[in-house]
Amino acid sequence: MTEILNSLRMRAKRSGAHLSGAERLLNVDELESAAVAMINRALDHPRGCAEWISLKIEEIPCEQLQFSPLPDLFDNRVASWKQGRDLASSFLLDAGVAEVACRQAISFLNNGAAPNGQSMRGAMLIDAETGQRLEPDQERGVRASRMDLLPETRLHLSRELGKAGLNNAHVIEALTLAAKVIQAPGVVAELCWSDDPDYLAGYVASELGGYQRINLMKPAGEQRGGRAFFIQNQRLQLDALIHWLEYQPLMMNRLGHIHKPRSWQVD
Ligand code: WAQ
Ligand code: MG
Repeated sequence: MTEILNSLRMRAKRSGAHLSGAERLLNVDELESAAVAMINRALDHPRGCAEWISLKIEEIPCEQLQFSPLPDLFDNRVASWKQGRDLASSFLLDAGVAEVACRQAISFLNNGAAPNGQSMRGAMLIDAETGQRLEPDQERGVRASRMDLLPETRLHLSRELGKAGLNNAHVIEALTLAAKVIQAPGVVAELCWSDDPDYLAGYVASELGGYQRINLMKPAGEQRGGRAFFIQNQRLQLDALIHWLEYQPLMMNRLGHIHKPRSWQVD
């Protein structure tokens, strides 16, 4: 890629609270249409129309750009959101997260992880051993940013997700975000479910386990969602991790394998 890249970031608020955010890495000639799409997304959000929108465009120094493949996607089907959360816990344990940390993270997301009981703007950072929260600002959290798919990788991904019945913006964005998060220095795994009242899916992602999509992670109509990045706290430079998540430009240039659906029996 020889052209100059730009980071385009949007965030929107409603009633003083975070409503929507998005981030892309784009050539100059792609900026206009992507910016318009972001504005429309904020104005047409399932939780209401944005009252405040901020768009930021910043040039990325080319020499900083790194490339990476996407993780494998596993399509887990459960019968209830409770079963979904149990399955998520088992994936987190497999990834090396302690049980207490799983329980804490699920409880924070369930109750609204921001101090006012709503969703946070970014992610919690959770000590994978103790469950302690480590993000400096519990309302803002930490936002993973400056990541995207190469245009041809995006096309290829849409095509392959289409075959699996999963071609939607939530999946594409979440897979791209998770690809960056699970490579961050000191991150063990990620847990996420959506804050959109009508989008009930979520996932656990880790370097070894890949992107474990779970179709049900919360009850219909629930507005609270969010993300937890589980981290190995010993000798970790928290500032360096946050800086990497926010600033290191990372472009995904290859698909992982998209696995066939797996249905989990109710015990
Ligand atoms: N960095 C950190 N945290 C973020 C970011 C980011 N860039 N973007 C969103 N969050 C946090 C924030 O707290 C949101 O409230 C929360 O995540 C949920 O964001 O396979 O739609 O955009 O079908 O609602 C996952 C399943 C969907 C996708 C996730 O997230 C699939 C989703 P949303
Ligand atoms: Mg959302």
